Amino acid sequence: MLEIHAFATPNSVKAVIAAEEMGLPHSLVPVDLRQGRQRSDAFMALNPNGKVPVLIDRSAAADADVVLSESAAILVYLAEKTGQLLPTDPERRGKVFEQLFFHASAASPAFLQAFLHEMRKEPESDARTAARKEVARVLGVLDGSLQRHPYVAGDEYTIADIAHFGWIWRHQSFGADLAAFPSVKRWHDEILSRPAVSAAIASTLALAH
Ligand SMILES: N[C@@H](CCC(=O)N[C@@H](CS)C(=O)NCC(=O)O)C(=O)O
Repeated sequence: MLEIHAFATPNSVKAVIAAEEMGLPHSLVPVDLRQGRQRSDAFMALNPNGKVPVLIDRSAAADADVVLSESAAILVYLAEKTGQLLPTDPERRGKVFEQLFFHASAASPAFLQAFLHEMRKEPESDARTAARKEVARVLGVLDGSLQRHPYVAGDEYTIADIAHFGWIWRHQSFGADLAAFPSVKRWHDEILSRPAVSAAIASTLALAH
């Protein structure tokens, strides 16, 4: 049984989507970010970086649980555990890692910065304009990839799609309009319609109720 320590957030939903897609039994443990629970001693013992999600796999070994943070690392762990959503041949696998690293180093930080500007409801500023431009640049890069093939890393749905989708599903929260990125919109709508994805979104959002 897997435990996913999470809240109703873009990075959390990625781990839940992966567990749903892979048919892995899991329970969600809420970490209420509104109350600062990510900084509690108990949570910091799981992830000294103080951020959700954290995965605990109690079935991995008889004597030691696997405890993992960083959503991309969790996606890779679950894919390797199940042999799903991560190709094994070097070229296709490399393309998945290319997208995972692009997500973690460029897309996720860009979306987070723009989200923080939106949250603070700041007046227009150079920083806010720059954050919006970076979001548009990143979405433009993704749109180009998605014009060339159906999924972000090629012809098949992989954990790289789950990584990007986790944030892009919340595009309104960081002020993006997918109408300007038709291939991202086509891909987003297809992934949103997957039953595993709707189930994961529902259970992740319920953490904030
Ligand atoms: N690189 C991390 C980022 C995790 C992250 O930023 N989580 C946010 C929620 S989406 C969080 O826990 N924020 C609470 C805080 O920063 O105090 C990942 O991909 O898992």
